Amino acid sequence: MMMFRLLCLALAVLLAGPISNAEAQTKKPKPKPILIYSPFDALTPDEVLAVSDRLEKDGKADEKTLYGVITLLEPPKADVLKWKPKDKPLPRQAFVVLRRDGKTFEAVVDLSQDKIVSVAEKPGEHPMIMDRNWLRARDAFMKDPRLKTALEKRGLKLDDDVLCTPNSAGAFPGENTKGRHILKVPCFSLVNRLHPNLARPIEGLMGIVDAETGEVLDVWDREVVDLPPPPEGYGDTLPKPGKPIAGVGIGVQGQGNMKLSGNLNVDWLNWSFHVRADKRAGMIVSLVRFNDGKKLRDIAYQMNISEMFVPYMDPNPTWTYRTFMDAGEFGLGYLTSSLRAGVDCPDTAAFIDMTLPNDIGGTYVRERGMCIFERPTGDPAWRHYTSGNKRVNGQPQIELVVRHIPTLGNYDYVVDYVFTPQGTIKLRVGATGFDAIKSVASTDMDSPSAKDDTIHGALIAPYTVASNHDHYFNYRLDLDTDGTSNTLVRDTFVPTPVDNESGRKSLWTVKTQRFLKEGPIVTDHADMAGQILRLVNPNTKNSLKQTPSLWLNAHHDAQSILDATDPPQARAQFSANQFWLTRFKPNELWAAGLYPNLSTVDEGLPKFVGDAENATAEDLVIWYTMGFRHLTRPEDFPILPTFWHEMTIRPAFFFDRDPSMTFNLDQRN
Ligand SMILES: [Cu+2]
Repeated sequence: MMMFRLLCLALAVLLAGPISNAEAQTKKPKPKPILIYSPFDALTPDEVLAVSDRLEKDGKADEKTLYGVITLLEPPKADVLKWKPKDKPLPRQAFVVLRRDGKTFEAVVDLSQDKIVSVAEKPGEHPMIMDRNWLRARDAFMKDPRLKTALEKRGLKLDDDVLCTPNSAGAFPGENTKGRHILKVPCFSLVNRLHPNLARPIEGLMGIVDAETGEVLDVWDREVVDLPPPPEGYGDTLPKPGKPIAGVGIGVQGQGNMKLSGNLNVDWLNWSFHVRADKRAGMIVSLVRFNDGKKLRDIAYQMNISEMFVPYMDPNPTWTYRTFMDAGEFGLGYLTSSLRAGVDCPDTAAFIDMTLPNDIGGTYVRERGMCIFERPTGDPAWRHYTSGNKRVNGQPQIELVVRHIPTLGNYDYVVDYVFTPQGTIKLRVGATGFDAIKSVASTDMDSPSAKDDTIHGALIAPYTVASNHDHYFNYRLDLDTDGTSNTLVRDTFVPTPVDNESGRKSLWTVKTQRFLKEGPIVTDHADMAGQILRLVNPNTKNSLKQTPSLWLNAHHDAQSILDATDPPQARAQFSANQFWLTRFKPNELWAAGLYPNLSTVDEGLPKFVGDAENATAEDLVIWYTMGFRHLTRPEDFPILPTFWHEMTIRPAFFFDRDPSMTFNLDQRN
């Protein structure tokens, strides 16, 4: 039995599908001494093991229990803000979601006292999708005789031609799967058994499987579409590199000014922050502060991706469910891939192993899961040409990048937090990997079926349509502008007449309004003059006696335009607004709620703002959704060139002057 299990796990690694990170799981920790403690350090392997041991000893878990979550339960914010590095460590607690005998439980375990603080059943809630369930669903479907029949109808044999990879299922009315831990399973014809990929989808075929019992609830065997020929360069066979070009290198800058300590504190120029790996969020960046030369200024208590939503726009019933919420369903940390020096990050970057909890109460290590590096951008930090002496004065720009890359099935997302000497933080996501594709009969747009084949996507290669879709990344931004007493304001620009002898007739003036309550920030798209959102601290002043703020410089991102009653949209209502504003609450962490897997409504942001609490001079959290429409195109084939989106958090009236002037950024001087 054990051999069989190991074989299954080895196979899972070989046949990488939407879950590509199935691990040989063990509870045995590999302890690493943590020399410098921070209240935000992720649970150590010993701590994770202590949690599962305590739950088992007290009869709240057993060897069959699966753990969807074992994570740090952060100490109260007030305690963390008071804590200084010389102080003794704050009490350590863990938050746990476990699945036992078909029921979901939440538990809090106090690690400092080795005792369970609470355990509560959460009826009807499903934890995140775990390896063991994913493998059970895949194996059950691949053994089902109905699959064999459906494949034979398409001229395929299960044994050597086919890979089935379960997806999160979503929740739709009339599915009669209540209480079931279901996954929906599409299949692919393997291009090359040693290099499996998703290049040849088998259309019209899908399994619906209870991933806990292994029961195949239904097999959909609908339209038969001929498979496309194996596409050159799509998948792990990779396109052949083109002609060499001369003299371009990346990453010659070295680690330069960055200092890493503990698990993991980062200091770079005037910045200091903490970063930790998280199964669900990927990376969590905390305690972001900037030294202005006189004192350490609070900028963000915490920043992380809180949820994703990727709805496809294809009405075929084997496609409509593809409305993925990968952070809450699988986990961006769980699906983080190891980084390759010289491609993913400069050779000289610091590569950090990520320790993450597994499904069985232990941990595993994602080697080189995160990288941190300093780089010259090739742009001027500032410059000015003086005609008098014909000289360009200026400084080159440099920045610090903190990066990880979750691989969510066909997509890879390069997730960056970028810090600049000017006090700016950029949140960036670069989407790459493969478009999700359908097999079609059309070879080009003159084919008789081309018009019908391309209503919901583009022909990106012969026989291959990539369905249109959206990508949404919701960030939970617990920003603290110089402390926790903050108000969100909106600057709008009002055309104003000029009534004097100058001859000028109009200009604009600024009107600043406060947001008084929690809620979605509704953008007026008719306001062509634009608007600026700033998080102000009304109680402090810079030396010019201005109230400091952080300017949320978002671009014209997409927001979801799906019908609010469409089942996937009802689960991901956060995506209907670019910004939401809430008061800080320690248990309000995820934009679509704690349990988005198989959920029917968004238990996150809409619920958090339901009581519309006062939001002036309070501890506030900004929720920002970076969204983009992906209108697919042949240039996405064979591999999507990294498609970047970003937003910027800029200080405004925060410093007394440009804080980068403290440094000479020009290495040649
Ligand atoms: Cu896309």
